[in-house]
Amino acid sequence: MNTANRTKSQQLQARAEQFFPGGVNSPVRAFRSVGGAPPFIARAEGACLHDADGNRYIDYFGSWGPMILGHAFPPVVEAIARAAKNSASYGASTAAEADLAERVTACYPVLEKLRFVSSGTEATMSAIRLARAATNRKLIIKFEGCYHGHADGLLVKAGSGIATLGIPGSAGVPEEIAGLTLALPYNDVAAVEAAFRAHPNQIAAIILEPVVGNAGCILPAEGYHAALRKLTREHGALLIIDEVMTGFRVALGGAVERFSLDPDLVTLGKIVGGGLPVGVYGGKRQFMDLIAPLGPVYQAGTLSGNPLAMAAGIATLDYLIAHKVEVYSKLESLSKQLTEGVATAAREAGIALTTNRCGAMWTWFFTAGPVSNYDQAATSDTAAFGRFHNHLLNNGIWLPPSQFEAAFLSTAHTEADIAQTVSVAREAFNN
Ligand code: KE4
Repeated sequence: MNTANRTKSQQLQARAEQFFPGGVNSPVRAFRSVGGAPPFIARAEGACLHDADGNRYIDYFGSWGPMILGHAFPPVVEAIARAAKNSASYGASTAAEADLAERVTACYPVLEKLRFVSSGTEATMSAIRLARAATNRKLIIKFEGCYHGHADGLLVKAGSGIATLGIPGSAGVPEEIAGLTLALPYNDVAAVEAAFRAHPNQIAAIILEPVVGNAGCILPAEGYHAALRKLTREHGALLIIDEVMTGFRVALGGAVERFSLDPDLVTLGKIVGGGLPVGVYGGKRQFMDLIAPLGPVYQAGTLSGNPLAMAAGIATLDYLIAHKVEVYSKLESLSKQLTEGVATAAREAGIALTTNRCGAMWTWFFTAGPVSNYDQAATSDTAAFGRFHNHLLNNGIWLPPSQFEAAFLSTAHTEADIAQTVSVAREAFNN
């Protein structure tokens, strides 16, 4: 299925560039690292996207994670429509907020209390502020290649679009703020021990992608999580597990369930809103009760707990909870089938490819590997990835447009989608 004719999308891109920097409202969408003009989406359903030129694509980025049940999942669409009839927003409390909180805490019992916000960035920014208040300390440890949204202090050696664009951080972040963030190599316990030794009683928290998605997918080394938990306890720092991407993705209870983690705070986003804007931060009551109006840590949001977003999140989590075994076994088997099929095709074609996968999130790195930190991910041949991405896109398969992003699939994907994708990937490797 040749999808190379994208004339209408090119016209829409030219129009968009009159309004938006790069013609986009988020940098990774601009296809800067893979080249070419991005298709413009007209509609989507199930596992498929349809662009303005009528081309159909199998979707492997799923709005960067949220669409775990596929596009236009009927219970979610109906829930949003029902809620919209009663107005889109009130700026006052509704039962739906606690209704969604009940679902979230059923999946995340570690959340003794939580707060809804409107994005993952708001969630991580608020969790960092809370950790600094709870410890009366200023420094934060994050890891190279990890991305936690675009709050100033978290753009230091970040992943996702920062890595994709090959920039060390962001202009406009004063060194007084960037200097409060220690960016260390992922999977390197000794580096964290050294940081605590060098900055005694100054580190408020570690914020961690428990499975990295924003450098491409990188798995935690055996014992890594436990080592960070032990060090944070020993040094009086909080452990913030950022599950904006992994939450409800690598298991119903995310990495906390999959790896039996014991965080002080957790951040969530993406899937929890079913495609609408929802972020969550929460954790131990002793910390969350520091949040206004109970305590001195201020955080607020006009659209926090928005009724349409709550409705979409409730419908999504209701389905995931009711069909947990079926959903996660299907996601695991389809992802395994796909990644192994493509890896075999690469091996047979003599292409150096490293596959990192955790459940239904993965990355094919164009390097011999292994890839267990950002420096190793950065050895990937991004030009080869760009050619691979373009070949697949021109044949109806849409991967995330960056070597430094994770791919995802949904419960709407089928064995036929997987077979087609492996076949097109084999063509690409043998071109
Ligand atoms: P948002 O502010 O984009 O909702 O969430 C920020 C965030 C926080 N933490 C993690 C682990 C994340 O992956 C993200 C956002 N992920 C990127 C994709 N890698 C969002 C896509 C984009 O920036 O356009």
